[in-house]
Amino acid sequence: SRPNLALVGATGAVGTVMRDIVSNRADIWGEIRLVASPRSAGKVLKVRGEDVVVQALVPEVFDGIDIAIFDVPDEVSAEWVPVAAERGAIAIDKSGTFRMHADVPLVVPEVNPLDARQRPRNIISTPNCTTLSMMAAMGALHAEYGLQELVVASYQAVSGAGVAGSARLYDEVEALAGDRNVGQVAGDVRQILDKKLPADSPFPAPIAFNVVPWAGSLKEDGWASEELKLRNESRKILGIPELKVSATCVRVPVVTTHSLAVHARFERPVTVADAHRVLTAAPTVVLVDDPANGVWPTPLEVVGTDPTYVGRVRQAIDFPNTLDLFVCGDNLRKGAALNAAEIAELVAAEL
Ligand code: 2RA
Repeated sequence: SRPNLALVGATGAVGTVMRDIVSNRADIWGEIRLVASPRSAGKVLKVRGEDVVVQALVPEVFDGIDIAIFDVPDEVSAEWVPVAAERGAIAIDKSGTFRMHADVPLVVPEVNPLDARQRPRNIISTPNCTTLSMMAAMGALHAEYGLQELVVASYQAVSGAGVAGSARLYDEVEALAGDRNVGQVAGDVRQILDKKLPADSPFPAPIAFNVVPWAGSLKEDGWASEELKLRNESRKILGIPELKVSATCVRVPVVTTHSLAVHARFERPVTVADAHRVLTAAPTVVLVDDPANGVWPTPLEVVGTDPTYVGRVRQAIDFPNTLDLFVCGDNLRKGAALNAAEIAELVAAEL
């Protein structure tokens, strides 16, 4: 019989994309149960064209469920993922809670699908959206040339901070619209926004007309959590514990789709032509790289699609065996819901 799937966190930014993805991919599921906080229980949402009533997150909601995908805050996952697993479901968790646990695999299906089979706790983690936005491309290049070092700058979309993140960008743009003098005097945008909008922005500075060199929470020595996730998760997914990674994560006024500027050093020599060949052959990567004709990926051309897009592939002039490239991936699709759905399909194929 077909496996039953629960989507926990069905009403959030990723949950909404998740419902769209499971409705439009090959339908392998029996029941699809929608689960959310008691506050959202009772809402009616569409999945596979049918109305489904959202159920409250209680232990019994996992009865009869084979696979449960969680997209909820870290502390909710910490409490509820083990409950689902103990009740017999295989839990696929999008939060940061279990990603680095040695007994929980961290899976990107096109890079390390076999890791999904080693799941002693019945928990599989799916990476942070920033890591995922580049992983299909970097995994393909690593397999051929042996990755040794990554230096990354991210350009992260506001929807990475959830529904509230997108709402804040739209509100700020609206508050500033029509004023052709803003952004020309230090601090002017902040002053206008302070007057017009609530102070509870998910971002530590104005995000409209700006770039903010901060994503996530403060960790030791001035690092942002997003930067450390990029490092630690890349090492685990690629299976390179010694991989050297340094990242700067930046929030930009883009609604959805994270971009990354990647400087990658390999063990073996690699030409641009080699890299183009490898990236073209990778099934979930799209190469968009014709600078003479102004062709490279941008978030606005990528949003709402599934692949990882790569362009601006160059051989670093002063660094041997090193490529510079630009990657874009929809942070709510491959960066979140799609990767979780692909892991669920991988696991369902074993059941
Ligand atoms: C962000 N990567 O973009 C985060 C979401 N987990 O804020």
